[in-house]
Amino acid sequence: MKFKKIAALAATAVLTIGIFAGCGGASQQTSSSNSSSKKKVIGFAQVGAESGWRTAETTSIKEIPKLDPNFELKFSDGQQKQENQIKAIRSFIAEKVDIIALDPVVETGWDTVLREAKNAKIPVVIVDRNVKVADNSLVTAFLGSDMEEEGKRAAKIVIDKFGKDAKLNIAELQGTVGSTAMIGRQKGFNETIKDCPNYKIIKSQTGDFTRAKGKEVMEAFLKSDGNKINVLWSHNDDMAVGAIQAIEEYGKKPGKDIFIVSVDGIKDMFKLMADGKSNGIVECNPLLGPQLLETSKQVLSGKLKDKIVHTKEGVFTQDQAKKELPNRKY
Ligand code: GYE
Repeated sequence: MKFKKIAALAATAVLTIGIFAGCGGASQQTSSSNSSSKKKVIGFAQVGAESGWRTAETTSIKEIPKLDPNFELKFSDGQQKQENQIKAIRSFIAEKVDIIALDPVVETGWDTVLREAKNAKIPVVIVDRNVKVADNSLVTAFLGSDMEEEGKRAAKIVIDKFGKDAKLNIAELQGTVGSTAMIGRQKGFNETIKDCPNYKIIKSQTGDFTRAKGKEVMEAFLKSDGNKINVLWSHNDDMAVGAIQAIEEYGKKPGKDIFIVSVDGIKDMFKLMADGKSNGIVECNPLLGPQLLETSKQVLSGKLKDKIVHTKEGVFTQDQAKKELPNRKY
């Protein structure tokens, strides 16, 4: 057991990108008819409510008007569907909000609607997951975690436990296909285990970041290869919570017979880890409300510069779970 205790690793959440072409500096305007005495309106197009992480992010962002009464928040739940999010953005444009905040379910397919926002002179701040657009001026700012780094950290937990030369069969529960969280975490993990010649990913399927699908997919993994799997690598906690149930129902001991690593750091996962049923958590901070508020203020005052915002995120192993549990805020 030579877990490294690495609480509070500095992580990066990147806040980037430029100012709208033609909208820079103090002269920046939005199309809103709000006078400066009126509240500034942020329209937030959320992914859905698929996980504990997501619920915590929603709560944090909905607190913006409490943090600053000069701001109002319009909220839309996309129910994990891009088409719903696109509709929400179009409504926000029609309502002439001051800022559109988008947490995109997937990375591609946003060019048209973001151009509509730009034409309406409404700045767009991308939150959490990122977008891939041909024209970067469609995005005013991005704030979120470094998902690739999270995948690397997850792999390091496994390597710290077993060593590079171990022979391991890994089952992977992927997040929503095409999302930054899934793409980045998978890439970071796979790149890190390249140095481990006998680590094999023998199962890999999406559980769409939900408990129910995580359980269902893990059941299928166990049915076909139950006796081979040594490690479960889950792109989020909720799928791992579902998988732990599946492992127990199958008659194996999660955290002992199968070593488990996941990303997020929700309380439920910490509880399971404190009970010995999981082995490692890579933290991903969902409490993005204050950062979104700060970025929105900068954008509206025309003072946004290219920036990197560091969010404190940690890595936790089983021996730290009990001690950390009371500190968890989500
Ligand atoms: O890890 C997962 C959620 O985009 C970082 O989405 C987010 C991920 C998070 O459903 O639980």
